[in-house]
Amino acid sequence: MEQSAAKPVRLSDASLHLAAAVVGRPQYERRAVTPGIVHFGPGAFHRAHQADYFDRILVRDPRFGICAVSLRTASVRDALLPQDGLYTLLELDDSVSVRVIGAIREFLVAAESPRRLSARLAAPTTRLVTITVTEKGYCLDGAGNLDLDHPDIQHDLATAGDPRSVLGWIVRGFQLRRAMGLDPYTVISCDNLSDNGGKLGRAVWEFASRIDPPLSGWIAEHGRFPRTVVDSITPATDDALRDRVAALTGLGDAWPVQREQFAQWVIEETDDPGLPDWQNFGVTVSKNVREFERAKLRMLNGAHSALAYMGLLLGLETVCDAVNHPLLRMFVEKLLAEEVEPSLLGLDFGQRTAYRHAILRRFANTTLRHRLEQIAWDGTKKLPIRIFGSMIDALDGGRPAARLIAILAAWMQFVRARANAGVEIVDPLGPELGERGLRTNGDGAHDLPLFLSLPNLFPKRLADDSGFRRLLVGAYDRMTSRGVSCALELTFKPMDSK
Ligand code: CS2
Repeated sequence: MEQSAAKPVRLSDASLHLAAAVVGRPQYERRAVTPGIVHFGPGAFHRAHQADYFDRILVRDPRFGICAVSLRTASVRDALLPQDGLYTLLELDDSVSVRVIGAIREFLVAAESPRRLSARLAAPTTRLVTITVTEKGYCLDGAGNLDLDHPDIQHDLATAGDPRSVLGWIVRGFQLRRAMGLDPYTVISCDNLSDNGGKLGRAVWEFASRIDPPLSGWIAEHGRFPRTVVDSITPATDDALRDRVAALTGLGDAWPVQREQFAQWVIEETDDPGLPDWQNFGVTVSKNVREFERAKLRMLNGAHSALAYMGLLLGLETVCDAVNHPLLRMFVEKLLAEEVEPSLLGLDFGQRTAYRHAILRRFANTTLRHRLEQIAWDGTKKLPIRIFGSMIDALDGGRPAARLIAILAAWMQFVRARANAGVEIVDPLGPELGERGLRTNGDGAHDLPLFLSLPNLFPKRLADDSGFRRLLVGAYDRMTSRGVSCALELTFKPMDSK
């Protein structure tokens, strides 16, 4: 009988010494670390990006360990608690680096342990609350304000019970700290939103003002919500990665993470004296985060969404496949150079060109299987952040926007195709998209109103613009009648862009 391959020893504090010599290890005494950070949303991106920075900061300052909080699901806790919070980070690029990260020292599931979470938020040792809950986790409406119709917000405002939203927990922690005479923690958004810190701060203040007006005044005076930019391409974990990590390290890891070698974290300068000296560990502290943010969200993330919807419609699977597709490659290069970069007034021509080339080089990373499917999720939250701003700037400036509009048409075709195939559309408006997708018939004049009437999606500036609607109907109809490839070819020809 064939011997099944012996399962490797599971990664833990006790087994870490068994890891292969090539494996990097925490260079600090883990038992001396205090969880000075409460982080909401310990998904792959947090563990590959922020936790990696803090794993290096802990060598100098043991106050910045992480208490990782999931609002409802216990999967990360259940996977990593048996590993003493340890997990493997694989950096895949021209070279491969493998390190075990030890920065997470505690796991909580808010719905299971509200008291422990309240105590952690109120602890004098807690200095930071950081969040990676993706665009939909902020409970904001289409204008970026607190969505008072969101079921979690309605619950949290209506009951004195335990919050369901991350905003509710941030305010709960502020309430406890103010009552105890403690300073507030600084709250850091680590998600791809424009003005992420500003939107988060305004939503927290609005939430607090509805349940405890004096608290909202205290937050306005003492709260800090720095704006940030986070960047590192981090494909979701799969069994192939687990197998690769086991082969590289000799240890079993239930939930390793992978990312490209490139990582960037820009954090707005604040007057909080209690922050780590993270600028000595690769973090850029800046008074002007806005230009970093616009470039990243509009260029990198805008190009990602273009490749995702068009690549999937062409039957491609990964970002690397898509950026190596000749038509898509040319489309993205012209999209960025002619329709996105002109709106980045804070960067000169050389900087924009260099950034574009760097992005395309990163996308072509053959060692990362970054699935287009993952990027296609949550389009109703991502597209407004990634392409609407560029589109409105182009239309207001009388500049071409045909390629930007083609991305939107491709997303509509993606929704239509998924609905007709009976495949779930992963999106906060998934059910609505599925239902409307089934009512489409491929004719833009008929189908566009189905999308324009989606809640919290199209701003009036676009929805009321007959020129925009005409261009979008035209791009959509060309995709219906001639497929994505033909539509892509057309965006290279001079065309009516008014
Ligand atoms: C991607 C981002 O999944 C997506 O929507 O566009 O996660 C992207 O990989 C990161 O923003 C890169 O920093």
